[in-house]
Amino acid sequence: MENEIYCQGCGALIQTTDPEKEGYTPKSSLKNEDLLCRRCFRLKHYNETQEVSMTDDDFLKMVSSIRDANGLVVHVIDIFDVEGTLISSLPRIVGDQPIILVGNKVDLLPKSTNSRKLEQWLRASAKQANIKVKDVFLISSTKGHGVEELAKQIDILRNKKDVYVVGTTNVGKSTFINRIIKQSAGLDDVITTSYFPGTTLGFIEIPLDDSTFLIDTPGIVNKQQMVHYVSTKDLKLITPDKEIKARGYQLNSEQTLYFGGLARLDFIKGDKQTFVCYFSNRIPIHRTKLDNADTLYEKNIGKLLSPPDEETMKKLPELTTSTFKIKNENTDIVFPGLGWVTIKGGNVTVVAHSPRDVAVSMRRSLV
Ligand SMILES: Nc1nc2c(ncn2[C@@H]2O[C@H](COP(=O)(O)OP(=O)(O)OP(=O)(O)O)[C@@H](O)[C@H]2O)c(=O)[nH]1
Ligand SMILES: [Mg+2]
Repeated sequence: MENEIYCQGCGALIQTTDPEKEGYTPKSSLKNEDLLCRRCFRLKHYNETQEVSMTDDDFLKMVSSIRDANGLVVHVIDIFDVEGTLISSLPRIVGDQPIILVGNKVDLLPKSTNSRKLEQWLRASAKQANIKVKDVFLISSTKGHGVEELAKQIDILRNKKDVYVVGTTNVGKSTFINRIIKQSAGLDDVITTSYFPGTTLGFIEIPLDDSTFLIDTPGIVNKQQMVHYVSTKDLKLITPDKEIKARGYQLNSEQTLYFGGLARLDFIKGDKQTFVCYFSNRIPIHRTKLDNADTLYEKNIGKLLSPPDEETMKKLPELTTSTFKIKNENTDIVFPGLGWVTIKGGNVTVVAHSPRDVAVSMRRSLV
């Protein structure tokens, strides 16, 4: 009998019989020391992904096995998509183990962001979702910002036990662990990461000492995330790849902003003022009269108003509206997974349009 071996890149069980299934490796590669399955090899070298047979439910079941463990849970979320990546059912999934909440990808925020406000907002969001957290950190896994402090706190709170890194897909769990491995052992890109959702397929154990591990887990799938409704090409466009630049628009009431054709904000009532937009620099923003907005959409969706591209249009739910009556100055209207708009003045009514299931929300401005 062969011993069971797992891919060090994605955690899938290695097999040599079915090239279409996860974990496939040609027999000839089995003797390699750092064994990677063919899917990981292709992701790493060609940025190509391969379908897997595992379902959303398989991943959820796998991660839910943590409930019976005894360790520390590091819940990583994407600060660009707090609504979509904060797992409100986390206490059910991981039981009553201590939780650290980690807001990842801070490198993408404009420099003017107030980290204290952001941290407060994350704490409030966790509280609202009934998730008790021991601590909150803001980090950038790609740039390393905040990772050392977090690693120190993890080492204290883990109390010589295992550490589980848990979150929805694509928040940067594996990138975070790679950063820790780099800082402690000097090795680069040990675990496979990619901008495709669903990269990690099984638990990946990185030894912390003789008996405990730092454990990467597959992402939990939340259908309220924008990532599930856009094509690979559009995913690249909507995901910021560097610090986002604020784009300001002086608007009168009865004007509309389109963010590509993926979302829209109507300024219904209020004094003339600035709307400051924070989206991936590659999402074009169009201003139009509210009167013309529907016609513009019908005629230009996928063309002037893009993304969406053709593939995205096939799976994108229709836009639905939410109305916000804003009293206070400096309020953000948040389009989860896309960005947000800061409205400077108070006493404003706006209507936000977003794909059904990707609910728009409001918060105090972070800038
Ligand atoms: N800008 C930025 N991008 C990041 C950061 N961390 C991760 N990413 C990017 O986010 C994408 C997903 O990263 P992964 O580490 O594969 O995410 P994951 O949570 O392990 O995803 P699954 O394994 O699919 O659950 C990749 O394109 C990463 O480069 C960060 O701190 N800043
Ligand atoms: Mg991963």
